[in-house]
Amino acid sequence: MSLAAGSPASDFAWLAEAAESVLRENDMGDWTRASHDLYPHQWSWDTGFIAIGLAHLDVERSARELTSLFDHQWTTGKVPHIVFNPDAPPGSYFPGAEHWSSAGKFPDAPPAPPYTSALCQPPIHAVAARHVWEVAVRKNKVGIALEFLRGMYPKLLSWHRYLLTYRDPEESGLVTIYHPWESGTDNSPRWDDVMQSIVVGEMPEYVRRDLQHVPDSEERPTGFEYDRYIWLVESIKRARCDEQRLYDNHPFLVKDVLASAILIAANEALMEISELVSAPEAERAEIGAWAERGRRGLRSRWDEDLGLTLDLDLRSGEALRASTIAGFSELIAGRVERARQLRLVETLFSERFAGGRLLRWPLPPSASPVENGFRPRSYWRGPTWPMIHWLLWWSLRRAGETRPAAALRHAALTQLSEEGLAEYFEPFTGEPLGSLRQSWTAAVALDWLAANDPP
Ligand code: 9WN
Repeated sequence: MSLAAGSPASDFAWLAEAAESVLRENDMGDWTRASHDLYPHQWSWDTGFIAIGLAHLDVERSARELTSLFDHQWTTGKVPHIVFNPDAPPGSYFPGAEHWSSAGKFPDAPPAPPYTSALCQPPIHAVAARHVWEVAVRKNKVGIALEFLRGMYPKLLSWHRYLLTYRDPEESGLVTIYHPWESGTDNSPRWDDVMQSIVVGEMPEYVRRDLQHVPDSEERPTGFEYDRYIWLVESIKRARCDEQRLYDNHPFLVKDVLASAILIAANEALMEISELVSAPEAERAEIGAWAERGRRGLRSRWDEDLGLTLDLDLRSGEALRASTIAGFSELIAGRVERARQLRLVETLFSERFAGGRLLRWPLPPSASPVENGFRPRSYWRGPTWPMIHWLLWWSLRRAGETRPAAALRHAALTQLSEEGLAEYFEPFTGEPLGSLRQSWTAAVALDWLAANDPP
């Protein structure tokens, strides 16, 4: 593992070892659990970030990280948000396999066991697959990587097609989600207005498991939020996951700008993959059109007052006005118009986000401290998340913003080297929170350590 130029090796040297040890501890053979205690299963977007880091350790293993997830793709093309580990201790995670499987067989689900959830998460996978390829090329493993891409390409294509059809019947370019868990930013203030409007009906009693692993309930979503999470799962189960029925009746129907932005970046990656595997011209044209449609959709969600891109509640027709990291979606999608890019970079490093004077490190909190729903210890309501920093760093670099990117990476590595490889961190004190040995945090640390930013 080569350490980065511009980051004194002595500062971060131990981090590579610590990150490898987290990934080793969570390695389940062909896949990696998100963490050993709180999350003993395979999560969809975690898998993408994990593959990005693992590529530096072992290209073949990192390729298997992605292929193992796609082995559980639904017939519609959907990639499930969780593949449940049949060997996890019973009752270690809620809602687990038994909860989802109690709906009986979903018509589009793959053969079980293992069971999967019926939700999905942001589609970072094509970005990860291209990254595996790039690292493989540097390591002279072109043959293996090409074989991997040939296997992955049709699966990625059908995953993206699922999102652009079932999840975008309006052809808006924006992805509809049915549950905050599908956003991956579960209790973000992004969803507060919609969650407030949801009336919970009759449902079986349930026992939360997360609070057994994280006893400080302030760090996790509230009971109010959890009731609604489980009620939404109930509604999806009752609809047997029939997307038309969900569109007609489900109470959480939202256009998610972050998932949409990641899909645009993933379509750009898929375009490159399609060329590498010599895919038919018609498919390449389709992918290009998806990316364009996505960019148009995202541009339409810009809010000039906040200087951020906003989600849309399809039920009320209202924009969800929250200042969170999802507001930087156009930066993540890439190829943003110059003036917009400058404005976004300025906002990102302003007092509202990474430039806050009281922050322990200049890293953007998940929600802005000026936001009403901001809570510094509560999950997606304010703590800093390393994989989000990775996403922003990667986006800044791709946009040619090399100095801000290097500054972000340096602050992120400093945070991890001082406080460890936790799931998330209190932004003012830097206290590590949630799971303390989180796989995707370890993985992005490895990728940062292998990167070459200017000093
Ligand atoms: C629900 C695994 C996942 C991440 C999500 C994060 C958290 C699950 C939970 O953990 O969500 O999917 O139980 O809280 O919000 O982004 O993929 O790391």
